[in-house]
Amino acid sequence: MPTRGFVGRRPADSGGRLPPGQHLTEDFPVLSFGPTPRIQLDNWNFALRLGPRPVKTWTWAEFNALPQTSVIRDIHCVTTWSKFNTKWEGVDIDDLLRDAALTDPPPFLLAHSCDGYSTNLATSDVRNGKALVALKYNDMPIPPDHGGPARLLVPHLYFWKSAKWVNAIQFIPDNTPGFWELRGYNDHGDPWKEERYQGD
Ligand SMILES: Nc1nc2c(c(=O)[nH]1)N[C@H]1C(S)=C(S)[C@@H](COP(=O)(O)O)O[C@H]1N2
Ligand SMILES: [Mo]
Repeated sequence: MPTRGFVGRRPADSGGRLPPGQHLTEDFPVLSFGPTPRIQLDNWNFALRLGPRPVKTWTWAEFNALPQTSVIRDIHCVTTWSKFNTKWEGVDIDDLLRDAALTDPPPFLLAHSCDGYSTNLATSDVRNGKALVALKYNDMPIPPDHGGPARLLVPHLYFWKSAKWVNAIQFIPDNTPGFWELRGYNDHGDPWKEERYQGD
């Protein structure tokens, strides 16, 4: 048997997978601005909107009947922890757009959550396989503290862009800051460019 300290040791440079200013964590910290909401699946729905106008709404059963995509990705929190090889499954935003017959969405969006959280993204940052509305983590329903029943997953950007308890995506013509972006965090949030705060 190898000794405990030896198991899971990684090369010091983490194979170039650790963005600047980040350190690796093995656990999975919970970061929420408020309490974890209690969500009933019978009342749950997900809406795609064009500005104020609803384009399509899915119930929990309808959303689960959409094509499901599985990914393994590294995630990076602006508080400097990164976690490698996290496994998620859910609906790719490309498939969501296809199901809503929205071929040419406006260039920006706000993801909205049922705790009042929101975050802004460029539409190009969620297309072509870059983002999911995740329903599973490690082959199990996402634990409530981590955003279950459904959370956005945009792993190439800092993790505050991955809105937990997400229930709507609203496409908009202009960039409009969300919850943390209004409080000083960067509109884009690329960890490889250390886009942590407005002005970075
Ligand atoms: N709805 C909602 N989503 C949220 C947050 C939140 O407070 N509410 N916190 C964000 C922040 S700052 C981070 S770092 C990640 C943390 O996700 P985790 O708790 O699963 O690690 O969720 C993001 N999504
Ligand atoms: Mo965060």
